[in-house]
Amino acid sequence: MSSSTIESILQEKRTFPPSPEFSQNAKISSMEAYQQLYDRAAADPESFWEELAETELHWFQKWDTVLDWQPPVAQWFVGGKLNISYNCLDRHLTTWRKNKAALIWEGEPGDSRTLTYAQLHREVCQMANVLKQLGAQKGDRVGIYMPMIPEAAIAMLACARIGAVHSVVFGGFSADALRQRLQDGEVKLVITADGGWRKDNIVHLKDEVDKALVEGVPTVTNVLVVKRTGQDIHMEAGRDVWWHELQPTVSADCPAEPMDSEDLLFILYTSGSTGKPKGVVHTTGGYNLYTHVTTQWTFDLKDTDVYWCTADVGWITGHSYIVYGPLSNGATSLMYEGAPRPSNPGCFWDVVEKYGVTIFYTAPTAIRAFMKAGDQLPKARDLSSLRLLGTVGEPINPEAWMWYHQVIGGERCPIVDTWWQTETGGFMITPLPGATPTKPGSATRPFPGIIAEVVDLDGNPVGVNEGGYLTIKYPWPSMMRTVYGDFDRFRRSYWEHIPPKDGQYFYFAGDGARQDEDGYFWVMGRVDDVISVAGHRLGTMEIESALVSHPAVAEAAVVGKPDELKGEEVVAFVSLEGEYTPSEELAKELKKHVVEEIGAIARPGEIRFSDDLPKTRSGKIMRRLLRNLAAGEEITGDTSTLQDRSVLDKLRGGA
Ligand code: 7RM
Repeated sequence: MSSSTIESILQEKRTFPPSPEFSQNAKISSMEAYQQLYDRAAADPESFWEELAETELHWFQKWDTVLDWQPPVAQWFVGGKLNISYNCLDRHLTTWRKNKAALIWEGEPGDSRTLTYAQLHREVCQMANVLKQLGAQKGDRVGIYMPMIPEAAIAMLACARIGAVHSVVFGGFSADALRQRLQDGEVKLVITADGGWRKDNIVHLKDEVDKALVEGVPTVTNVLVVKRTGQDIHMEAGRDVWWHELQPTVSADCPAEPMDSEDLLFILYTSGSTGKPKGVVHTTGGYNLYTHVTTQWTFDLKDTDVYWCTADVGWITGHSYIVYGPLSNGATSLMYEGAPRPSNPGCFWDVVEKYGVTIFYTAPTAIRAFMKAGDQLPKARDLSSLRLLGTVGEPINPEAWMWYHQVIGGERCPIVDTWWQTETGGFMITPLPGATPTKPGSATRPFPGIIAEVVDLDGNPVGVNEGGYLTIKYPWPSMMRTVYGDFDRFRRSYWEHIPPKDGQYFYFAGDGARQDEDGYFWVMGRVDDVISVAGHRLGTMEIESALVSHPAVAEAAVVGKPDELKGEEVVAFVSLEGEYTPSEELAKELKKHVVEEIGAIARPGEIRFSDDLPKTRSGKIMRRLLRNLAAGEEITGDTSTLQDRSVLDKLRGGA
């Protein structure tokens, strides 16, 4: 084992094949069928994607070249013209889907709305016309800072319709974070709401926009405001306009602008551990095709499905798998404004029951929170409509996977554990539910057309079950094209970590992984988080999984703390299940448990109990901050993406 790779210490052996009933009805119904698709795509990716582009999407004009690959720059369907809003809306209007529910929306206070494809098309056209009236033109950037209401999706589709580039900023970000992103994108218009509902409180979105703009974003000329909560807000004369006042004054007809396949569709900011957030750029044709096909195959979409992805539209998951992928397929996509909250911790299961949700897609952090809240909540609801479950965002520990499988899925629903990133636009490694036998904690096999490989720092493949760097070796349609305004940063961040070798480029965006004897991928976490104990490089995921498999542990985050002898020592931050309390004995027991599960090498030197762990607003544990705490240092680097600042104070105080 070379020092540049990562050791794998936990082995999970359980396997769950799809049921015969599920496979029989699935579009891709066996591993042979998957393998055939995979082999065909690997042998000739261009004809594979070309055929799908021809059959699955509407084009105003056909492309001249399928792929122009000048590493690290890929252009897909060069010369082709299309509009993703047309593919998501107009083309369904000439079919029976015209009156099918496109969006089902449930507000946190219990209000709800359903928009058919015809109704959604109408509203999108109206908003597009309003944007035009406010001076937005093709190529202009439009900021979207919204709660989870239908108008968030409408705003995105309206931008796409006229060729404006949207930059959605998650509604939970502060005025500072918003300003930084609006400035970087030289945004011309902002679409927002007076406020939104989140965990029994009103979020003051418009106030934050005002604060962001008062410090000056000179490029912003207008703010379009959707009335959601009805709270009092300031409307700046000459700048701010109400959507409900303009909507009735414009035409409900707005032809979709034919866009070049490589025209920018959107910018979405992602924060690394250092430096300012990166504006990840996605373009039109490749993104539309890839999110369309991955939604259809990975969720085995049927016209009868009620599909619910619990992400926020402020994240890539919301872009690709609430809005564009599902609507391009003519699916029914459910949007929920709320989050589990003290007044209704079981609200997700209420929504599943109320709408007969068939496909449910959420994050491990949410699953662990559901586990902690107790089985009685899901058990009090009828979840029998569910037929497929999904997870995304972090490695899922086998314990949480099993709970999801048993308590939510009733042991009948396959689970698709989808590994991908803001940068990849769509699923890279994922089961196909009618085909792939799943293993708890593994994202299984690459999607057809994706050439993934685990390599060492020199780009050499590592052995079976050996940990290394997860790379993609061939371009795919929805890959990011650049960092907005900083091509050099794009090259440095993703293409130089593993240097190109004999003309082979390696896309690397930061995760460690191993591949088992069946070719399954096991993502071990971010390599920035790797802990080095006495020369052994350990991923965080496996030690955390071992901790969470103890009945007392709800959630765990492990980090390395500098140690003179061993290089680093494992420090575990642990939150407990309700009925347990912190004690010396429990700490000892947990250390022993880790040793039993994976060996002495992973034995935590220290266990710190905490009610909460610091997380990003999309629910990922921020181990960087815990590293600072474990080492007794000041917190360094950006903390603006932190979900709840008080968690840090509690951790400091409680240490
Ligand atoms: C979709 C999204 C990307 C990072 C990625 C991983 C981690 C996401 C999984 C996962 C293990 C998964 N985009 N990650 N999904 N790790 N298994 N199924 O989350 O840009 O916000 O984050 O998230 O580290 O690099 S993202």
